Amino acid sequence: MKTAFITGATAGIGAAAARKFIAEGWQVVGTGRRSERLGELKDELGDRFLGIVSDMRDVDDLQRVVGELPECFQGIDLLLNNAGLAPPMNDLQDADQAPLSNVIDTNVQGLVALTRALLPRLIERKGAVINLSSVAATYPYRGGAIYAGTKAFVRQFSLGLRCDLQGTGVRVTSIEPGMVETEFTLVRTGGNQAASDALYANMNPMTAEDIASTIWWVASLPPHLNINALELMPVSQSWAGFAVSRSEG
Ligand code: 8X3
Repeated sequence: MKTAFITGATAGIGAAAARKFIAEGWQVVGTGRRSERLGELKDELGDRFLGIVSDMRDVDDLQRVVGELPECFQGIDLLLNNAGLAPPMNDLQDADQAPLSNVIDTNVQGLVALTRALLPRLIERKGAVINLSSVAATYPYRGGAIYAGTKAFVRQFSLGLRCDLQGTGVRVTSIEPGMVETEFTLVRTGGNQAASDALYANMNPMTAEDIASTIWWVASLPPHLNINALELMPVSQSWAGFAVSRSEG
């Protein structure tokens, strides 16, 4: 049986991907910080789901998690680096450092550490790494410098990792979604449900299930075929124009 290792499995795209892979006959190791959510997923998905409480910011703990996987979950065919978040949308000159470090530690440091820890197992199985980047990796917007920077890292890391893994048979993909209605905006706004609802109002955003299906499609392609990067948006989202300041004298 194939095994997917999914970070941030407690909600949104991670939980939808866990459901999708289980439905397709895989088993799933799902990590997250909220033990009660992992317990609920276990109740829902059964014995083919193993929930492990883990914080992506703790790179030593990630090593422990990988080292202590139970026997039947040790072979890993797919790593889905889904865990990630965005800090509040402040201009950098107005931002506190702590939330920024939190995001960089999760989206970059944790992702690298976990990937490095799992690569020997992925190479053994000629597996795949699917990293969740964002359209923000390519298209900047105000207040998103740190988030966009981390997601640009994820995209370029994915492409570079392909080079390192040349000859191993391991595939690497950067998935780059635009607006997906999950807890993403709730987290970004510090729990402001009204702000989250307003952002996604009347515009038909993508769903976690849309992205999970895309991830499944990438994962189930023939093994000689690598999707390098895949960018998605809801039809109702496109690009803004350039911003021009007319107040600088
Ligand atoms: C977030 C993408 O378009 O909601 O990764 O800012 S967007």
